[in-house]
Amino acid sequence: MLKALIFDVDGTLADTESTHRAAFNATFAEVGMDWHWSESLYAGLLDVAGGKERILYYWNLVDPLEARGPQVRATVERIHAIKTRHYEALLGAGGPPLRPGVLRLLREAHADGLALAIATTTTPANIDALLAPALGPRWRSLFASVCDGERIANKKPAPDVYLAALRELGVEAHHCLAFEDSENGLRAARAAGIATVVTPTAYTLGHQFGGALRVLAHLGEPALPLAGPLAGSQHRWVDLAALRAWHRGATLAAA
Ligand code: XBP
Ligand code: MG
Repeated sequence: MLKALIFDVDGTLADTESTHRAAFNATFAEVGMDWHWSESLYAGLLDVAGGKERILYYWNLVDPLEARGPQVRATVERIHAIKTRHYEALLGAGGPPLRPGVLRLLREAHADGLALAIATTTTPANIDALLAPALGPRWRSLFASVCDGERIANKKPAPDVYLAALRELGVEAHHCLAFEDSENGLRAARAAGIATVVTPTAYTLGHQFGGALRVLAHLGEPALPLAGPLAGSQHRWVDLAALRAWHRGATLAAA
């Protein structure tokens, strides 16, 4: 029986990585670093989950000697705090909308008594900066659990954040579905034993999604139906009936 839906944030609830990229570049300019992450470079850097880890990874690429300096960790923390400020400011000025079908599905699921959770690599500040404008200031009451990147030791593709969500929900993995946009995210959810629906973005279209329950352009809306028919659904958008049918199929296949 399907009891809970667990959502990734960046790329899944909203297509936010271009805004993250702009925040990183604004930060590098503010602190006087001659770094600039192009779209194509950033697409590759997204293989490294976590903004702090991404900064350190890139630093090791461009200046491995300096990247081993004694102050590097403190500098990365300082840079990332500035980046988070820029990201919040960019979202405050009007960030990307929730992706098609996300708000509809959150509302449907919550009304139907399914538990909702978030399992993300990003920070609590970034989650609030995205969801408060989209879902209102009381957005947190919609979710039974919000597990973010600051609460876990190992970020995606490690399963830590999904295992934390399962613990907090008090639900077993086989009673849940996860929603992700990236290969790292899919691997994390699958490693936690959770069947996963993937809705890639332009940044992650080329990723490998083997083991996904479904790979869809987005979750669809009546006003923005998916191009083709959806197995298990009489509609061309993902609703609870489709999710329950897919979840039943996944459960039977695992038996
Ligand atoms: C995607 C990430 C995050 C963001 C940047 O998170 O890997 O690191 O790219 O946010 P999700 P931070 O798991 O939601 O897809 O700079 O706060 O890490
Ligand atoms: Mg993501």
